[in-house]
Amino acid sequence: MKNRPAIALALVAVSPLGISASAFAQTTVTATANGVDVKQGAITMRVAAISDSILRVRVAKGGVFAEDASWAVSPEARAHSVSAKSTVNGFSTAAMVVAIDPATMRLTVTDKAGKVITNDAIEPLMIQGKGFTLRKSMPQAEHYFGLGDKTGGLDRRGKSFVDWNTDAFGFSGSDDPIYKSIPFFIGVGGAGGSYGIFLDNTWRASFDFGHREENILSFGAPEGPIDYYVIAGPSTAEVVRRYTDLTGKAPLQAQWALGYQQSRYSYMSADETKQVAARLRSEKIPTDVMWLDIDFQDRNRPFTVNTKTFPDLKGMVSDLGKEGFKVVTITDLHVARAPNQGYRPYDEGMKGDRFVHNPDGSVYVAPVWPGPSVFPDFTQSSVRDWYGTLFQKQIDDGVAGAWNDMNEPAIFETPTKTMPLDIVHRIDSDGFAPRTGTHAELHNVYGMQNTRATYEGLRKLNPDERAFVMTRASYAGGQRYAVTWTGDNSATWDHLKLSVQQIINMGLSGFSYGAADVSGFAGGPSPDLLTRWFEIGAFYPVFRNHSAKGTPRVEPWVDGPEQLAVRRRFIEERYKLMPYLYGLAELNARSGDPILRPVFYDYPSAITMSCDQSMTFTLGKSLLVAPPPKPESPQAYDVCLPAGGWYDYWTGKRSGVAQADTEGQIQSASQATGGVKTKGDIVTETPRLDYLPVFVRAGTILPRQQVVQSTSEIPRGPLSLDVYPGDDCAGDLYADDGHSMAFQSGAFMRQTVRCQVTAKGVTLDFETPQGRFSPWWKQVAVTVHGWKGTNAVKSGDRTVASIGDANAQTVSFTIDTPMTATRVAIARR
Ligand code: NBV
Repeated sequence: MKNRPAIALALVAVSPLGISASAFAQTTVTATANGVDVKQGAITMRVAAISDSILRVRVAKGGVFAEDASWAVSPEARAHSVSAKSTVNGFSTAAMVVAIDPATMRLTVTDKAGKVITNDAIEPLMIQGKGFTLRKSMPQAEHYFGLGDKTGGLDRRGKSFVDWNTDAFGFSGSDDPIYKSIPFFIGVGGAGGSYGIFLDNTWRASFDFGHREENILSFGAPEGPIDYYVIAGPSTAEVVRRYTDLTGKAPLQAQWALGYQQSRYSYMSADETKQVAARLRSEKIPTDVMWLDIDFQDRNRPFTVNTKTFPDLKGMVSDLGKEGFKVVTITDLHVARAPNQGYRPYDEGMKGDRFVHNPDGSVYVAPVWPGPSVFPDFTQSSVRDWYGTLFQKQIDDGVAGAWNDMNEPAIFETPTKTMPLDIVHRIDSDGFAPRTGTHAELHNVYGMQNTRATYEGLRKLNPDERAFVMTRASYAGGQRYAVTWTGDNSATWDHLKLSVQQIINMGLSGFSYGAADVSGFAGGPSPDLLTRWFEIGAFYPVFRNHSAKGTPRVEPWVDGPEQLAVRRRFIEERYKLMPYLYGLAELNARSGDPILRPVFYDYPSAITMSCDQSMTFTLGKSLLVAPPPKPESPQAYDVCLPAGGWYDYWTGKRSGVAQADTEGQIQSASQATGGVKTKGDIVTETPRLDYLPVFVRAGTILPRQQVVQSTSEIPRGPLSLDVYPGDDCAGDLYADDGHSMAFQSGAFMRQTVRCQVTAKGVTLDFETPQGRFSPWWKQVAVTVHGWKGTNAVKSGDRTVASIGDANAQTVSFTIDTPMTATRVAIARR
């Protein structure tokens, strides 16, 4: 091992009763109600089961634990506890066995069958002055994901990363650190299944996945608490759900946040904004949001408006609102140092001593967009509350959401691009005793606390509406306050690819609403790159076109009608999928399941599949989107479809090997292969610019709607339900008013629909809807795919007219939305 000037924990022998025998240091192990305390000299390691599948590990240096506080984990989650059963060298819960090796002090966590979930390496804890490094072993088969929007590809194995929120304009595919610090990763593919590790430390933490030392996974920080969580799966989904139990779920966004969003740095005037909006409508490009970047403000001062170029913001917002557009405006966190000018944020902030200080107690002033600026001390609860009130005018003007940019925080004219490390913050919440803290400690949570102030302010000012905030910087748990995007990417094919990988890893890190600027902020895309980016962006959780000042325009129409037609078709497809997408958002709010996922999230065997899956993702469990892994190349490529059977989304027909038999029987995937599940199919795709391969899992019931020009429009006709028979066949229909908080008190509708392949055909079971909301659809138009032969449909005892299409292999019919449990039987006559 290279250069490790550190004290390793001594090797000890521990008896179960806490009497220790050690070669050179005394170790005691004491059982606690929910785990053990292991003490050796001045060091105590406390391992506590906060649930059957989550351990919290804290280490006290010098005999004293750091205060039990966290920006990420709520007090309730931290206080959670399950009783542990003492064992010879540790304890067990209903799901895990925790052992501390008496000879080496290494912590091993196994499942109940003895399969290793995670275990420490030799010399598991290195203390280096105020810093520490934790070391764990790294099985060959394991791959690592998470850590937020870091670059470096999908898999973190073999790489190392630093957590330090950084304004990274024009970042490359290997730059690190960039905007966010989410010190949480997931190990996938090991013996005991997937597990997560969350290091709750806000300092400049680092993570090394076998880069420095082969097969050693290490992480640590230069200061701050040794406080981490081990989250058992065994599935990746269970890990993510549990991680979001700890750090919070992203709240359900308004439906318009899932629509197409048009931005530019900057639309310079109300006229320009309205012209772009009008063109979007005249070109029939469905759009929900227009964004205003910094130039809408007076001299770049947050909470102001340039009244020369935007003479009537309220009027503009109202006019756009009539056309179905929402307006989101940028609010950077810095405050212009503008004394005696009637600038409320500065005057009130100074009066209340609400800005961060230099070590000598003076207010810290540094240049950003408005020139010399001061910086709210967001780590103080009273400052957050005050800051939230500043959004009153925007709410009065009808602005629908806030964009918190530059909140790493970015500072101009300094090589570090941020505040000096000795800037003084004051903290007083989240379990922290009132005290000061340096920027070195609080840098990585500063942006998150900026979004918290914004989010909570918007919620208070407009309590009946959901609050939309988008942020560039954040920390673990920041998903409770804001959606996020990957910052200043570039208009290159590499960045298109990177965007998918970043959004996947953000989703696994709790940030389910990920976005990347379509089609790259810096530079200018070729027409083909822009089109491809629209196609793929149409499946991002948040879909926003944005570009930098001085770059070519990238609105959908810029390259002429042919390219526009393709781009429009994909935007429209997103709107067709809105009922499914919105259902995923709602599921995410309850479960933490990301909207956009890696294939292995729902199909664990995908982790070892042979195809290049660096660009493949799923949208929910049901849709698999497979862009070319080399997006710039015309070369054919293979798509590995997980076992169970898939349909082609565009044609509705079975993909891969034909799995319907010759007599026209629809079969479940397992029936089709004689009861043995296939290993999955490989489909070869040849890239075409106007086409993106999308597959639907056999067993899906997919809700869709007619195209609308914005989510404020009520879709025409019935809800369409496409049934793709297969195993575990079900779908959820979800609706609410799309924007208010009323869903939390029962104003929603959720209806589960199941399907079953029978000897005669297919049955469809609608369960009684839950909730008291009446959705926009009164009827459902069902299409059953993979159908061959004649058809007869009955809903309860009533015969329903149906149409078979031998060519498309479908049978279709429409029924009134069942309001009580109803069985629909689709059979061959
Ligand atoms: O506010 C201007 C830009 C914004 O358009 C972009 O999305 C942010 O990431 N902002 C950065 C400021 C700096 C741009 C060079």
